[in-house]
Amino acid sequence: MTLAYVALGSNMDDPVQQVLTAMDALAGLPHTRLLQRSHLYRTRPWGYAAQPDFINAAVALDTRLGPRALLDSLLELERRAGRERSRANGPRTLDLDLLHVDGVQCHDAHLTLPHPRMLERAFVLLPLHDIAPTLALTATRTVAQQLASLDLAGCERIM
Ligand code: PH2
Ligand code: MG
Ligand code: MG
Repeated sequence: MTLAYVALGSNMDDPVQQVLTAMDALAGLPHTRLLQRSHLYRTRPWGYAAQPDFINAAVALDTRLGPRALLDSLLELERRAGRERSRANGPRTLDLDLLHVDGVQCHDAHLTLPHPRMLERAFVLLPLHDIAPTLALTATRTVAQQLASLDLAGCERIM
């Protein structure tokens, strides 16, 4: 079994419910146990401002699925939530990003691990901090240390 961290985000069609439903769906994946759920946060949109606030969260999974199979499962859950890919960083019913898989580094056309853009994103690291504050993001920085360098304005815990 391997520990994996997944970020959840939604800003369409009842985002809180989208995230809670997705957490349950992740708990129900084959060969997978959901170990921890973060709090839920309302966060200001990053990257493309003219869209509703997001709800963001993170979970820890213990899984026998390999990284590619896990990624495929995440994409399938996004698809089931009605995800349409209209524009980069635009509104979405459900975004499930694979952040980290213990012991795995991966750079291919479909998957990059650890997730290359999480270091700068409070909406990712704030929920991840709830469940993995001591996780090493780089050779020298834990989630807690990296989060301390970010601006948390626009992030509010709601659940
Ligand atoms: N996801 C994005 C782009 N911008 N902003 C917030 N606050 N939360 C997100 O999850 C998010 C975003 C692309 O995946
Ligand atoms: Mg994504
Ligand atoms: Mg994303």
